[in-house]
Amino acid sequence: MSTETTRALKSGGAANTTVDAVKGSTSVKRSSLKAAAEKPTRTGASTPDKTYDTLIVGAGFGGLGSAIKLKEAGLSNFLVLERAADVGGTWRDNQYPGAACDIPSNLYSFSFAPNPNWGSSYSGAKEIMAYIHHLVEEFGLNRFLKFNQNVADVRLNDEEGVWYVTTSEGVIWKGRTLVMASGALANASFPKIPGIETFKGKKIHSAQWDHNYDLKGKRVAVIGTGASAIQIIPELVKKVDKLKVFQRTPAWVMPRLDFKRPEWTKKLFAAVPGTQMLTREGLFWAHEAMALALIWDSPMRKLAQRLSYQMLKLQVKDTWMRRQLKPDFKIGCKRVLVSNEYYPALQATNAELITWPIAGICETGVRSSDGLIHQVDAIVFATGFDIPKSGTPYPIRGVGGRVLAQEWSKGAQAYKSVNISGYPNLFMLFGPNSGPGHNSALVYMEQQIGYTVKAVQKILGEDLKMLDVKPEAQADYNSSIQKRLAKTNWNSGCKSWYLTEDGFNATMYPGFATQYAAQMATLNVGDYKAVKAAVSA
Ligand code: N01
Repeated sequence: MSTETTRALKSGGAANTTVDAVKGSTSVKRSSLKAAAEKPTRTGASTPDKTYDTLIVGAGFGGLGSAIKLKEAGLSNFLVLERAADVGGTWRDNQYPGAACDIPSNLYSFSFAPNPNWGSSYSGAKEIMAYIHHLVEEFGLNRFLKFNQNVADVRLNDEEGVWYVTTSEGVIWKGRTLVMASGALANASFPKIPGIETFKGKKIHSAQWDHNYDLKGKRVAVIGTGASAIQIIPELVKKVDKLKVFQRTPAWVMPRLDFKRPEWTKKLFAAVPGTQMLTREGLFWAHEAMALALIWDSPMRKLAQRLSYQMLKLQVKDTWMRRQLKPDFKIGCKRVLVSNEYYPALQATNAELITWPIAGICETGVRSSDGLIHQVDAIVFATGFDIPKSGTPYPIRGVGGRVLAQEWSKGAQAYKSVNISGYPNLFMLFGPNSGPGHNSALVYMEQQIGYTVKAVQKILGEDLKMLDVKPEAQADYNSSIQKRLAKTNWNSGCKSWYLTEDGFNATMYPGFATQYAAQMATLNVGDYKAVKAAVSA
């Protein structure tokens, strides 16, 4: 055992309590999830006895999907560590008014767990959360979930070939393989605006909505006009007295074909599941075609841009306002927004679009650079997330104590987005260059999960101590990805959360979902170094 690992173990919490989390029945109901979560198991300074075959960090779609697929593969010695008191990840956190998915529900759900009863073509956060809770019940995941486990440190003991995962409470969990499913959009980010701390009114972040604070009749500022803001603004404008929207960069907006699903379609999907599969296929290919418009500069890109501008012209009659809302970058460069209600909401009598840059925040409101102070009771920060593009959300140490954040200081890299050389037996969901700009994130996620399960089966089946991707395989993969990215709209000059400050794109996958699926279909064993576990005497 390395000295660092020993030190980590010594820094553990209260002694002599059990680490064996996988107790209890498969039929625990959701109410008991929360109860269990309130009593985190603590382990002490001594090495815990149990080593899981797999530890999964995060109980959002990625963590739960991995658990389902491991279980289906006949593996049950695994545990899902979740920092909060409930499952759901980003959908648990993002409960702002109007929160919904901008990908149709029949595609934004697992292909292996279709829901015939989606209430509308695009579902809201509440319905998506209900689906996630249903997954837990349906696939008997309760006994694998461990709540209030805020992972703070992850390190490999390379003598043992075991990952040690330490929580902020000092609880230590051990796993032969590790699935990082903690999500890229997990940490809400308040912008660094001068004076933000001086504001005396209410500050609300879109990803940490305070439902106890009543915005009815209040003067409210919204900072940001991204995917979250354009869902929040149409809801707020209905209830607040005055809404001031601070836009830094206008986005391309597309219409949303949203409708309430007729009852007969639900019955049909339930009775003839093939019809739902066909619908999903249709949606998948329609979104695949969008890649031609959103990823690359093509005639389709120009067409999409024209369509978006037509919508702006139709919905916004005032030419000055239209000019303020017209983006000056290629469509697809930043995330395309989907809404029929956003532009009308901005033109409501109680709404105002402010395009002067924000100079600061003071006790009473937001100061714009034209010298005005916009006095408000509350500020909604729809300003996005802290994206660990070059760092990691917590320290991750691999072979010989190497530190991933240091290796990624100039931009994150992985092999096929899931494996990182020097960090054997570790699998990242939504790792570097796995993001889609045109299709459902869950389509990509299913591929990552399938790949991970194949590799975990190999490690356990062949009793490998380590399965580590070769550095040259990772380098080749990345040089090809970066070459392809250079030709995409994302790298065409706008600023977005996809890029680092230096313009390095460690976020998006430069291709069709079908290409991504093809690369994930095979575990190329030749690209990995496999180390057998020592045979015990
Ligand atoms: O965050 P964002 P988001 N002063 O980073 C502005 C997913 N999502 O929460 O464009 C002034 O996109 C910033 O301005 P600019 C989805 O993947 C999915 O909206 O940088 N403004 C921008 O307008 C999405 O991409 C759904 O110039 C400041 C906004 O804040 C991701 O989440 C729904 C500022 C931030 O936009 C993030 O979306 C919602 C400052 N200092 C979200 N700092 C689905 O439907 C930032 N801004 C699936």
